[in-house]
Amino acid sequence: MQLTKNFFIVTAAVLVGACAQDSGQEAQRIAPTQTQTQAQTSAQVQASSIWARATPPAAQAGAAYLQLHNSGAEADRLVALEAPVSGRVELHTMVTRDGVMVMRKIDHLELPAGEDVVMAPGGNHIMLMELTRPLVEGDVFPLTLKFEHASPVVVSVPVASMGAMEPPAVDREENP
Ligand SMILES: [Cu+2]
Repeated sequence: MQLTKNFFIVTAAVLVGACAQDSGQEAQRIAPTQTQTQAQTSAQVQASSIWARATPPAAQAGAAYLQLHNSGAEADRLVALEAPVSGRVELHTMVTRDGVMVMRKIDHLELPAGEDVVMAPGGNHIMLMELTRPLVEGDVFPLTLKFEHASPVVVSVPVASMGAMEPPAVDREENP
């Protein structure tokens, strides 16, 4: 009995250590919601480099950015987003029309297996429409990401300054 008890304690200690290390490296990654079932555990998407830009007081919309990594064995898609600061969250891409870069709504974002997909100023981004309040620098708000296969992920979005172009730590290895 004593041996079993000791083994349990060691196991618990290892698990706690692993969690602490993990959260240190990827602070914004949040555990899947409780609705996750065994059938969905093979599909996993992690979010990092999450941030949003502060908005002027009267702004109707704001932008948020993040990086997604699909660690599952099969392709997935980001298909919906929700945030309490926004009446409607859209996915946008940038296209050139008559020589001018304009935003265009897209209904999903492809997440190839094993790859990183980056949203950043000038490219794909999350558009927070119908803001319920201005996004103020230093604020943090929750954002729910919904995927075609992976379980929903809730992330915390820190708000950077209005002129910010990138999050504090930039991962450049993904941009062609
Ligand atoms: Cu947009």
